[in-house]
Amino acid sequence: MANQNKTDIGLIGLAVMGENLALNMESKGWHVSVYNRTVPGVEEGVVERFLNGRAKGKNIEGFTDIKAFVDSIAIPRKIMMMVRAGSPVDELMDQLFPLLSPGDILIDGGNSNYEDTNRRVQLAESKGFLFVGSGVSGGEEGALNGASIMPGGSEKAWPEVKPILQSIAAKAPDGTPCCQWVGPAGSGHFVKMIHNGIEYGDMQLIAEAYWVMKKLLDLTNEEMADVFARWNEGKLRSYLIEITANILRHKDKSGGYLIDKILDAAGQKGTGKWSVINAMELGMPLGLIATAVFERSLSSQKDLRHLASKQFQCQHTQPIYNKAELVKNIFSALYASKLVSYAQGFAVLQRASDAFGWHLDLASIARMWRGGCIIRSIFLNDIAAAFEATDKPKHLLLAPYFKEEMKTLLPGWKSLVAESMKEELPVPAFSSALNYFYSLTSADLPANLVQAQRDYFGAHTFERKDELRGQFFHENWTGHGGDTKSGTYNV
Ligand code: NBP
Repeated sequence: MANQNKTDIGLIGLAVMGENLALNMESKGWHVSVYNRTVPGVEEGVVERFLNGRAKGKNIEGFTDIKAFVDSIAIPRKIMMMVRAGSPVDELMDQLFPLLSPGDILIDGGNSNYEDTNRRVQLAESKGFLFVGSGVSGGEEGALNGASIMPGGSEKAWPEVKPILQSIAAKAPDGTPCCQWVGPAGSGHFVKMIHNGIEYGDMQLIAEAYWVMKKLLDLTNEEMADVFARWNEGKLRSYLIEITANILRHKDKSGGYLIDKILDAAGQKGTGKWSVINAMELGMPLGLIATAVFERSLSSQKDLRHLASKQFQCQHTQPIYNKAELVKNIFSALYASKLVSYAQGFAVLQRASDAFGWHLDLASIARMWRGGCIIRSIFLNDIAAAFEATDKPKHLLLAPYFKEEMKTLLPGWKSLVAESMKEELPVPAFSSALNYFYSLTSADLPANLVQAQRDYFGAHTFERKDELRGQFFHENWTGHGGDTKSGTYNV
């Protein structure tokens, strides 16, 4: 047989993700080739270290020569790249193209920008190869024991890569693999990008819940951990709530709570920002994730905040709260704002699907996120069910189940936001979500005045309530302006 002794899949990039994915593949019975470039004097021995360490005695072949690596893999070759996103992927592709055979498949499992993936799919296909851009979520642990994997690109590659990718994916509680075909071009990476954006939002919301408990109720770390642990038994059950309880209880070597020693300056690697930029390009509101991204930026301006805090002393009235009631309201704010965030995120996915002709299956995406990934949570079942309903909701918050949830949560949510504002305690994501909800559920908004202003100074025109939609009018507001209209278009 031509493929005798050849390996089932090749993996490039032996940093934290690649190393663990290779071990995961091997543990599922796949014969794996691995390759890591060797930068003289910098990363010498990465492959050897892996082979002599965690891969010792396993069905893994290591290579430091890229041609020997490619030749070791059975045709059609499946080569997964787990390298830093950006130019490293293009550089690798340039090296690989001359070594591949027609029909070979490249899989980019890194956090690539979906527009790069659009381009790479076209480039690979123009050369007779197939290209899969796949989001992989779950970090180191997921890579080793089961990740959420979101593949898109050349659909012909799916039957070939499906057995391997589904075998290394996490399994949802009902046993389905958290890996399904997403759609064409860069759709897999787009979905992963929105996943990461939602992750930013979830983290900010949990941080605000923590902050209100700490600042308004004066709860200890252990008491707050108990609240999060209790929430993790109910509708908020999720990986991020679970680890928050663990983080709050964690003590460092000195015996003190580590959380109290960590500087309040959050970093970011870009996928939250990309989500917001792309939502703006698509003309879709993604305010909660934008707030989360901007709050990380503001948090990192620690010196400025310190200076400003000296000049504007916050006015706390230090009221006495009913603890049980306030904790219930924090729960309402957290759960309702989370629903808003997911509704916004899925609406962006739907708009991208329509704009790019991707035919995304939102229920399938929700199901894929139920295991392995950072935002895995129990309520993704309810989201999948809402999108699967025969009477598809126009917006997630209008699905019958979520509509009832929002009605129940609203009193506690608005009371919590109002109380926090009165106490000058920032809850930007809770309040952004609440404002979105109020705007969404307002048949009338003051945008009539915005249109009037645009027409007054720039002849940008407006539609009238007393005329059919789609007709645009211009008013000579001052009597000395002309009748010439500006072009009517939206960006
Ligand atoms: P890094 O993102 O730190 O990338 C390091 C790897 O890229 C090393 O193997 C490095 O090789 C290789 N590499 C670079 Br840098 N430039 C290269 C080039 N020009 N040619 C070939 N290889 C090159 O590793 P990671 O954290 O394992 O992440 C891998 C991908 O997965 C990234 O896109 C990341 O965004 C994504 N991701 C990461 C996580 C996570 O939790 N870390 C989660 C989900 C997705 P070298 O050893 O020779 O320098």
